[in-house]
Amino acid sequence: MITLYHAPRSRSSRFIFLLEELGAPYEIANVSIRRRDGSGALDSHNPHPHGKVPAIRDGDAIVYESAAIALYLTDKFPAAGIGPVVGDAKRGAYLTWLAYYAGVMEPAWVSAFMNSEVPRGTAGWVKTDEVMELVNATLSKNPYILGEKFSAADILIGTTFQLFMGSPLLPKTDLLESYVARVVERPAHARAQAKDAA
Ligand SMILES: N[C@@H](CCC(=O)N[C@@H](CS)C(=O)NCC(=O)O)C(=O)O
Repeated sequence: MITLYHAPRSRSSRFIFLLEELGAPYEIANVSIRRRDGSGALDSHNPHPHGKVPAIRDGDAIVYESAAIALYLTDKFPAAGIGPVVGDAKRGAYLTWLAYYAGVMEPAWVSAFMNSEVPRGTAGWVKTDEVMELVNATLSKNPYILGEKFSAADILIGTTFQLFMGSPLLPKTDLLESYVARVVERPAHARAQAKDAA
């Protein structure tokens, strides 16, 4: 049984989506987190070292960081076929996009949000324009980030775009809108939404 440490409408929400896709046995442990508006508090029941979500517990293993959790879960529950396993031709692309999500995409948008320059040659990430060039080029060839097939990388990337699309930081385009629609129209997403705030 996997325990997902979760706070409603946060980065942990998409792991309900992932666990639903995987058909994995799981339970949700709601914890409070410190929110941007000053509400919320550190929760002593949360095993995350910084009091953030998501985190999962699987027996004695505690896993945190969204990309690591996605990889851990898709490796543990390969039958759903949404995380290319070792030996699969798409494994390299899968690892690349999970790491790119955490190491380039998230910092790129935080830089943009803070209106801060991305120092070329120093920062390990790039500006959102460069990220979107790659994303658009990728999605103009295929419906999903790894190609023809939906994967857990789409859960991270698609739900993030859903959240920010239409904001000055992520202008709407037909390509992005149809990508997000493909991701969030999945039945597992609807089930996850129902459980998110329950
Ligand atoms: N790098 C982490 C980020 C996790 C994160 O910042 N989560 C937010 C919720 S969306 C949080 O828990 N914030 C509370 C805090 O920063 O203390 C991941 O991708 O899992």
